[in-house]
Amino acid sequence: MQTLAQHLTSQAVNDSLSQLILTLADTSKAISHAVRHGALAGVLGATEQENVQGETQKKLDIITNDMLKDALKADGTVRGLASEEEDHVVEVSQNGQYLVCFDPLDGSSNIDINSLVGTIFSILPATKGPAPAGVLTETSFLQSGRAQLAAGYVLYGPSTMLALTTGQGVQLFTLHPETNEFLLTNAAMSISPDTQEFAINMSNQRFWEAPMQTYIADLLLGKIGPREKSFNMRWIAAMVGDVHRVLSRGGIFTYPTDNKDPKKPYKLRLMYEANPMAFLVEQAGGKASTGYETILDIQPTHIHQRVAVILGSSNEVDACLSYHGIDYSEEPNIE
Ligand code: AFP
Repeated sequence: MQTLAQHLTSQAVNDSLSQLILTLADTSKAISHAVRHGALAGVLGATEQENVQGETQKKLDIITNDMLKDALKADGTVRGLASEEEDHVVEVSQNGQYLVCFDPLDGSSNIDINSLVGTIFSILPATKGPAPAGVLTETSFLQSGRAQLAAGYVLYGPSTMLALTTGQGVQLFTLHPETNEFLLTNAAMSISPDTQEFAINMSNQRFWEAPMQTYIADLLLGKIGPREKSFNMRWIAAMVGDVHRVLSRGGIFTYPTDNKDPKKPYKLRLMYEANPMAFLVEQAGGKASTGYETILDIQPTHIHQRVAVILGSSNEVDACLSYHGIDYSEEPNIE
């Protein structure tokens, strides 16, 4: 089996980007170690602090954020970083070529129940942002998801897995527990176009927009409804786990617009959740949309921006979008 380093060489990924991906992968090994030790290492539970989004930070949110920050500062290829747990972008090195956006521990509310969590990352070029050369500001990061050079996630589950794209498909690596090496275990992840599985937090049903209400109601009608087939539901409450399932066996995952809190109509963050996942999903043959716009085409306006997300099996995402008034007349095989 190929190691991650061998795989990056085989894909002709340039040396500095390979180095950065290996740094992220190595740090995730250390995070995996910390997560696995859980209560034994005293890392469970919340802190008294809140992040910029008003969410109480878990101890592991802060520990993993610091681990990634330290590793990226030592790497030498990174110009700046943005994290869910940092109020502002962080300048790293004047000579760095890359910007890294990350959620150090997605699904951290799962930590205390020993359920799935993961790290999500997105790598952008440092030179293409709209900010003037030589200056690193938030504006430098405001590039659409199409500009991503690489993206991935590490899932800390029964085994630790890394899903990666550098724009050449999606590869899945499994961390060997004895050698501590990421080994290639799936060279081409592919999302089946059709599915009978959906993932949504049903407790928000009454807050969704009408198109999503109708779409989910039709899924729930199963064989007797307009979709004429039964659907199963799953919800891990960590995007990283739900997207991993979609990449592994198809499905549709959505965190749609809702009006529970009119000041916060969307939940998931564009730069370090939706964009990297949309890049992976598209590279695996799936689709990712807000309901009205393709996620990778969104021009970001701020670093902690949130968006609605509908992603997964292409025909099912299209079906969902048709409820949102998107015309698929050029793609006639969509029911
Ligand atoms: P945290 O990273 O703050 O735990 O949030 C996880 C998340 O943003 C995303 O990974 C899940 O899909 C979603 O929240 C779960 O949301 P609910 O709390 O509505 O189930």
